[in-house]
Amino acid sequence: MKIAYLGLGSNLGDRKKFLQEALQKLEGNGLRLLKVSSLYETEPMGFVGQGWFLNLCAQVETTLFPKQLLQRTQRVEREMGRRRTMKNGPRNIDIDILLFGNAVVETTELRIPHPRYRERRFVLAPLAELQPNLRDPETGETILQLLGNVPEQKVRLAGPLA
Ligand code: PH2
Ligand code: MG
Ligand code: MG
Repeated sequence: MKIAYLGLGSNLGDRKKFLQEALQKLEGNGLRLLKVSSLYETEPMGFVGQGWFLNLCAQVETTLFPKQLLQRTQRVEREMGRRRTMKNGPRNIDIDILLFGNAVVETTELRIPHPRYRERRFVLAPLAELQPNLRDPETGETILQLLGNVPEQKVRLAGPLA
């Protein structure tokens, strides 16, 4: 069993419903949800001409290998009708693998830790809620330390998912 952390986001349609649906679809067959953070309403990063996101993080327990976990997240995105159009553009659902135990993975299709999570308050804020003292396997910093150094981004707590 490994513990992994996922980051989920949506900025199209019924954002909260898409997040709920994605969590449901992820579960089963070697993957169990342990903890889900609160919802965060977050200013878009990257391409700014789009609506605000709802983001959350989930702690999961899994027997899957990293590549299988990626296939699972991509299958759920596909089942939910995600269209890959513009990089960093609007999407009804996005599921990213942030951390996978202490693994460091670098293949052409998958990098763990997620290569940009350290610069993203919309990831670090919900992640800090789940596990503030968790250490980044590459830098050794805790999530709280990373959060203390992240650039300003408007991120508001938006209550529980359920
Ligand atoms: N995801 C991106 C790009 N920008 N901004 C926010 N606030 N939340 C996201 O989930 C997000 C983003 C690429 O996946
Ligand atoms: Mg993403
Ligand atoms: Mg993604």
